[in-house]
Amino acid sequence: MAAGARYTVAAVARRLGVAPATLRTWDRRYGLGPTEHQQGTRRRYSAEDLHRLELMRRLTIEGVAPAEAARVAVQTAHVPAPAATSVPEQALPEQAAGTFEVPAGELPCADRPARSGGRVLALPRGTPASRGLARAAMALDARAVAHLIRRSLDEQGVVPTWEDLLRPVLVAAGRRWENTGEGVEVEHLLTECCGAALRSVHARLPEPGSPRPVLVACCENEWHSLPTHALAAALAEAGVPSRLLGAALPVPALHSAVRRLGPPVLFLWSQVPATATPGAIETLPNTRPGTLTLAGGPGWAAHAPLRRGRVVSSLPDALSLIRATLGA
Ligand code: B12
Repeated sequence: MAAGARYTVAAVARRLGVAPATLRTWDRRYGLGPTEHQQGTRRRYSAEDLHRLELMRRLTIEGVAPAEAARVAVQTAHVPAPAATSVPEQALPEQAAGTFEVPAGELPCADRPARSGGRVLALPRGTPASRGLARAAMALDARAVAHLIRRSLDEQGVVPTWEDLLRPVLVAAGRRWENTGEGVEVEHLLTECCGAALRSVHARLPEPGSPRPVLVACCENEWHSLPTHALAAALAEAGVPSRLLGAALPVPALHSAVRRLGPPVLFLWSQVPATATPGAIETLPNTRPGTLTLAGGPGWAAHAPLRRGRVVSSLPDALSLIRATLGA
């Protein structure tokens, strides 16, 4: 978008990945509208207006409350829009400080059609960070989503990132789909970004030369695989090697992997009841030394307690049971 040019509400909304109604609200509530509104003409934003709005959007994605973000954005009025804008650190509240740069012309959602309304994920007990992640996900801003997840993994570690950031946003996205039938694209974007970030933790930490890694897999027909990535990343962070066999592992393949690897622990994820089959565990081959089987996920709820193996209730629960079993 060139300096001197004028943009419609629809064009700016597309560019920012927000609904046109959101722009009107920002204008009404915070005075973040077109600064040179000519009588009798349609509302047009200047490059400088756009720069302020981009700052507003980046700050809210960083978790700054909208009123505070607007105050900062309004204060930056009359600053010429730079080619690549970074948020001035002194302008940020403490929790939002840090590097966060989005080149002005490269917002991934720039060419996507904006849809009116419903661009908010409900996070009743959300933190600034989870609200920011939800905003970025709803705007389909993969770059910001990836940045926020990576930063949390680096600063907080895997378990707090899963429990306090990723899980609340995933649950909210799922609830929105349940209520409206919308937002599968948001779930896919979150899945891509969460999976990539968690996999990079799993890959980054050197694997000690243990011949018996923990085996982590999803039940047959189970395509919800993110929790297995979270577990593998958390294990890697704790120095525990694992083999991750991903989504929808057929039962014969699971049995073959157990036979071949003889894992000290097998973790089997089931998100939905239809995929939890205790028979797959009961018919596992015997290994020497033995394999402890842990079943995780809401799908197993109806089958607890298991005849063979234990049902775990959370990521920290799974992690501490595995570490205790390995004496790690
Ligand atoms: C991302 C997602 C997808 C992605 C999955 C991509 C992937 N590779 O994982 C895609 C888009 C593919 C998908 C598809 C579908 N999905 Co889906 N999906 C989700 C979503 C948003 C997150 C899934 C997730 O990672 N959950 C993990 C955490 C966030 O969920 P949780 O249940 O709170 O988990 C806690 C406990 O399980 C516990 N826990 C216990 N033990 C352990 C052990 C470990 C190690 C961990 C980490 C945690 C843990 O702690 C967890 C929190 O940490 C959920 C929403 C939700 N609430 O889960 C819907 C959800 C699971 N999906 C749902 C549905 C219906 C579907 C589809 C059938 C939709 C459709 N019509 O196509 C398909 C089915 C696909 C299939 N055949 O398996 C429903 C399931 C309803 C039900 N109970 O049966 C949900 C709940 C959405 C909803 N609110 O209705 N989905």
